[in-house]
Amino acid sequence: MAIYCMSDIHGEYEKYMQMLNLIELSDDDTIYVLGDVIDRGSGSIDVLMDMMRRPNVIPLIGNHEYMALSCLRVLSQEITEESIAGLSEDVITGFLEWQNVGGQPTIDEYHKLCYTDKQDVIEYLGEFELYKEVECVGKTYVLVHAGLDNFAADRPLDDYDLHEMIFNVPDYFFTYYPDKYLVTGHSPTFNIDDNPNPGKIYRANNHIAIDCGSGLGGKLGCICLDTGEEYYV
Ligand SMILES: [Mn+2]
Repeated sequence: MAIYCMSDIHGEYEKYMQMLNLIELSDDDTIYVLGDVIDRGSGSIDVLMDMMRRPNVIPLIGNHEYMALSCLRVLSQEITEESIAGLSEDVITGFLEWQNVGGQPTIDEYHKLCYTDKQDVIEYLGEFELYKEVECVGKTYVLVHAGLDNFAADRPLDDYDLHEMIFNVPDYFFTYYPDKYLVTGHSPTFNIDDNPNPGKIYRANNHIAIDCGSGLGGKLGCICLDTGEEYYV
């Protein structure tokens, strides 16, 4: 019945599978994946196909999924003269931006899927939620991919829009909520100033930052909210 969080798998299918084995994930456990499942590594679609078969894996959207979704919808369309003529500058810019942040391996994988799997992947990405607030052993955790832009203590979580939650790094030296922990991925913890454990999970000021740099040569990290235990692959 444990609750786990991990983030920023970035196409590292082997690390993802090793992590599920390491934590001995059971059907009673829940694991929240805080976005950026895809891109950079070569196993993005493999991770997604596994996640979608597991009802106890709850995905949140990251900026990479957001960028991918509109592009994959275009790629899934039949190519006709009209569909090519209909490609707006925005769509083309979207593809270039996605490729710039490591989207190409995901596109390559996606092209190898059958039609049904392509539709399933798009549908699944469309189901990713923006944030979650969870209680565990008397503590409250706000789970979100990147952070809370334009933060105000009295601002309800459902008031933040997608751009405020998935693109910008939070202030790790600021305590957002005195009575809640903010759990985020998005930015590898080796980028946090004065981090005593670069590349490991960062815990200070009611932050739990869990992107340990998978897909960038770092580890995949995972934390059990019940016990506080950290796991690394
Ligand atoms: Mn991200």
